[in-house]
Amino acid sequence: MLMLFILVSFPDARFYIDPHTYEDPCQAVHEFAREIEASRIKIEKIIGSGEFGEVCYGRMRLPGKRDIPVALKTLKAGYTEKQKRDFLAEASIMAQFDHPNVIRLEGVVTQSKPAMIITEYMENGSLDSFLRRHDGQFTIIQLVGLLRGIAAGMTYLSDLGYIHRDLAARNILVNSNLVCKVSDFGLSRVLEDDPDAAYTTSGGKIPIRWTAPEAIAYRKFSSSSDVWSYGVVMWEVTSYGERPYWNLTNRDVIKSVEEGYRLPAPMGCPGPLHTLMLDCWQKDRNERPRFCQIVTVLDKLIRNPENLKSMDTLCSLNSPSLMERAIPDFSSCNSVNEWLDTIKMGRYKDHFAAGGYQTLGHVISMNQGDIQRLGVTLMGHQKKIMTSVQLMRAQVLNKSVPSVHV
Ligand code: ACK
Repeated sequence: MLMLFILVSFPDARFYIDPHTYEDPCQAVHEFAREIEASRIKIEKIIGSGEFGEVCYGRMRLPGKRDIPVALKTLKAGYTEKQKRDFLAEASIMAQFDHPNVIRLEGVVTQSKPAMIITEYMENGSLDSFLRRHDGQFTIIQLVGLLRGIAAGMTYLSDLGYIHRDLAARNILVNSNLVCKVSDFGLSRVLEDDPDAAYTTSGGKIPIRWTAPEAIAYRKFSSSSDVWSYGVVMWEVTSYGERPYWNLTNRDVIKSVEEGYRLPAPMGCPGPLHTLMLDCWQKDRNERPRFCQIVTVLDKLIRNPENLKSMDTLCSLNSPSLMERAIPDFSSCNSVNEWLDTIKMGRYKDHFAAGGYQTLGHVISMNQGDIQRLGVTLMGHQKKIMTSVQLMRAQVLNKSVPSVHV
């Protein structure tokens, strides 16, 4: 009856089908995914380990086609029936998706061992490690481009009624064109293997730092709780892969979020992006934006990059909060080298020494031009250093931080 109502009211609406409603997982997978003969695949190297076995890079050649690079997830020997069911469930889910920002399933191998899930190959691997490898190397517009892709993928998934539950930079893959794609699909399995997932008092396993309070407290997962996680992904991206809430324990994260504390803008993060994060972290889930609205906001920022120059939310430094105190306290830095290490810019120690900046007293009077003249050429690094100089100056003078225009 409900389905009839939906079909009449929304004739174009599509919903994904939960493969766990099938008794036989192999039947479900073949409803959606094509079977590939193992002889069509050449495994070339192991690139990591997944929940059920190794993840490999390989090439796949289909009849009459050129071979293409693929990623292969394997199901290790000795699996239980439940493991096989969960392994194939991910393929059944992925096979129903078709969007440029969602990882594409090429097919499955189930008729020979090991069973494999074959997906498109993403040259730059997962987003968290990719960002850490390229700390400070992108323009803000490039970072917003990454975020825009993730939001577009999530709009598509939420429109299909799919709730991800483990949206985090580690579960986003990046290809050679810097296109981000949402990956890691499954249902209950999602959280079993995630090293960031912890057991809650109600017995569920949840990646606390990425999860909305109502999902932690009473497992109310929804597209709105995915939006909360998306806000955390925005923070991961703009901090180049920093760990959300740094070294706070899970218990302290839950407590501080409940008390209303929120992650501060990462160094160099434009105000409008932090404002959008704070919107995603509204306590009332109905107050959070929807993914399609996030795409619209990001598109506007991409079209009018002038708006990305404002750093306004950094001014909230005047109202102390637990999270803001977690911003490095530069008063504990005794030397220029220590300060550079604190902001992960230690690679410029020699530049500062050669430029004659021997004390932090010298450093806090620096401007953008001074930093450029030292030979810091990457825009992201200039911005990171400049923002930190301004924060330091504000901490010394105990006043608010002015805007940075890079
Ligand atoms: O950060 P990475 O290189 O990206 O290490 C992990 C590893 O496998 C275990 O998950 C990588 N990986 C997973 N799926 C893909 C894919 N489709 N293309 C490229 N790398 C992948 C992931």
